[in-house]
Amino acid sequence: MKKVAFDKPVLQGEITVPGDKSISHRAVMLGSIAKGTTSISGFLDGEDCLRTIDIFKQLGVSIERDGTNVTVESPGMHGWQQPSSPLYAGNSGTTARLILGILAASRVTSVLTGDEYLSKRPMKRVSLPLRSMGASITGEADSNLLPLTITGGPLTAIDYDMPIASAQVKSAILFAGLTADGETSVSEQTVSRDHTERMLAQFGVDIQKEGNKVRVKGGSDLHGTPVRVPGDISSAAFFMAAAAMVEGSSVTFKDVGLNPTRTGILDVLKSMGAKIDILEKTDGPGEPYGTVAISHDGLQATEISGDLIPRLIDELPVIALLATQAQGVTVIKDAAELRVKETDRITAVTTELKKLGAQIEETVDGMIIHGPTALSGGTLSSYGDHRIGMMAGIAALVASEPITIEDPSCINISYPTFFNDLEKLAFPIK
Ligand code: SPQ
Repeated sequence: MKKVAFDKPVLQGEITVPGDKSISHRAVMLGSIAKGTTSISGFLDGEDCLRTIDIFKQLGVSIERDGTNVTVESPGMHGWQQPSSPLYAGNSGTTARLILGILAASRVTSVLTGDEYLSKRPMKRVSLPLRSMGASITGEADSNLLPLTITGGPLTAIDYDMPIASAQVKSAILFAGLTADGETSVSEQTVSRDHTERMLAQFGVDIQKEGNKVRVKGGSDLHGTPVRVPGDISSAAFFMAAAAMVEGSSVTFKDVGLNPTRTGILDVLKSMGAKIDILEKTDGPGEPYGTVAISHDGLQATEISGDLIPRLIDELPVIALLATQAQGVTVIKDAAELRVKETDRITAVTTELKKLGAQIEETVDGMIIHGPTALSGGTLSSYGDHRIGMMAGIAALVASEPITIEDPSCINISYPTFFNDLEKLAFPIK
């Protein structure tokens, strides 16, 4: 349990949020597939990314971590050793789904497991296309649920049209395509985050992009390289939304990732009325990042749907909270994917915000929120989901009474210093 309480707070100051979770995972994965040394700076030392490190250590890759600096030294994926026990992905969907593609392409046989939440999340979206490449993946419910047994071996390239927008599915197929016979292509109807494509190019892979289609040739050699991980915009989003929500607030975010496939939160905050200034922007190599200042300047309702959804999918819980404080009716649709995250985030967000008095309705693929509504305090469940736990912490900024968060430790998955940063930016604390 964690009690969070403020007395009419404002948020002021500057913050550098921890490294991007999606990019940290991929840096360790590609550093382990590649031959040679990969030095990673700005690595996220959250629990999900540590699970990814542990798995590659079990496969015989040497990985040394000194805080946010990580050095990966690998013999290349064909030099990996047979793991002596199951590979545990913990709570991390990214670890499990991306590693399925990598293990299918390797020469080892392994069993992949996860915690109680991950064991309920669908894996068929990845295992089916991988099986059509010739991968051997077996497990319960037609290889939909962990634990799964993967026997790496020769693969054949495919052209895959993705039925859902998912960077995890796209990445798993591209990773498998690295060793497949022929050229693998993945087409998306709506563009999802493109960190894998950018990083493959950094590791020397000839990866081609044409509209919404990405192609990779089998047999590419990857070479270790330095990777700089920018701050995670999905972590910053909690304080970005808070700065937009609380009157008198103004916060500057330094070294935050500004990849256009992830910046939907900035578009939404702007459309809701927040003042946003990009003070500095660097375009790579690899990932764009920069300094962004966000201030409260009124708050109106908005509609969020279509192509915007994959660009802010993980931000929707805190955006729903923000909408409770905006003038008018906010509609979120085309977001059914929220139902298969760490928890069903549509049900979790509506249930918990209703406990505070919010006027919020659940729809099949989103939420409808009427605002502004005064929020009370109370005890909120995190459902073991870091993004729901952090949404509850941010709600305390506008709630009239303290908020107690059940099972707050799940926040360590992506943002171990969340409560310190909240107390640093927002004052006075009750
Ligand atoms: O790793 P996990 O648990 O799936 O992480 C989440 C999150 O909120 O941190 C989703 F629950 O982010 C996913 C994101 O929703 C991370 C991700 C990636 O790194 O490729 C892609 C998105 O998932 P998907 O299913 O749309 O590909």
